[in-house]
Amino acid sequence: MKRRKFIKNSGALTAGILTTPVIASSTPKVNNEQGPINAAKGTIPIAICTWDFGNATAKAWEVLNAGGSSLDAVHQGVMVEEDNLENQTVGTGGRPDRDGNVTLDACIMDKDANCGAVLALQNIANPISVARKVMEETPHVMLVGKGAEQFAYEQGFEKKNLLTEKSKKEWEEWKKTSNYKPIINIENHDTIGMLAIDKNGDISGACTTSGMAYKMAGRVGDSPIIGAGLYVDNEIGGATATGVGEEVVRTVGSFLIVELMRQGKSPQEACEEGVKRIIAKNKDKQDFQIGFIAINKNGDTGAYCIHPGFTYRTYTDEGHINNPSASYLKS
Ligand code: SD4
Repeated sequence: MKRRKFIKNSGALTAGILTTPVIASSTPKVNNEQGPINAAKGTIPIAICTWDFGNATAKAWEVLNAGGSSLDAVHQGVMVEEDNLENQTVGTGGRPDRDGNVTLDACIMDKDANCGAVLALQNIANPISVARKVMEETPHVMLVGKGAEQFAYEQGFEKKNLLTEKSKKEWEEWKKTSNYKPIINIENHDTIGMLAIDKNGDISGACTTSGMAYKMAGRVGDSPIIGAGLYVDNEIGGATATGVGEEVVRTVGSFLIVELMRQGKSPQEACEEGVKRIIAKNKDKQDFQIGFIAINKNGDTGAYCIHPGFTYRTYTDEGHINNPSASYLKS
């Protein structure tokens, strides 16, 4: 298949099951109410994430509430989903590429614009922890493939088989047809991107995914790319993305949203503009989903997506809420 054609089709990659984690009963102040669309006013500290990953925001909140840093909060928060075997789009249990290999992408960024990323990492359960090590222990920002894996072993990470029986079975089924059909919102778009502000007012972000199910070997999307899947500027705010990574990369979506906030837009307005830039580049084709979330220095939040159905979690002193995101298309 020609590259352009594959990328076009990859917007229509076939289905998975969107996992909706249950909130742990021991979590303080959990609120399963639906918030209003575009819950905008925030407080500090705050943790937010893409989709309904309430266990992840609960973990991040625990760190923030105890006075921990936003960096530790996002790191520990997204790890919850990396370790969640039921989540087939992040970490262990993630769906493999076409050849049956689970390859993971992750990045992390702190208040001083330090960042680290791993791309197409295999056999390591927590790519976000390796990304943090890249940030803290090397002079580099990104490590890819075998080099990233080697680095992880040197840092003491253990080799692990990431392909669960469930994901393996589904992949074997998929191979019978290798058929790509879009199913909006359950087409593998439950990457976790998380943003947090700690009690000091400092912002950090993290993003982690197994990427598109049944992707070409070596394919990397937006999630580990600083500026595309995640961007943080401690003076302004942060943004992160979920959905068809190729489209987010084309507009450097998360960086764009932070820059729009720098120009005075609210997180909500900035997310809307981010989605509209993607729409403008896809006038004839809107059969894919993108969701952005953003936060500014005050803890105000925003979210926007192409198709209805995207939600995001917010955790503040005022509660723990799954917020439906407004969408460009209405149905
Ligand atoms: C990617 N943005 O690799 C990711 C896809 C996604 O859950 O959101 N997966 O393009």
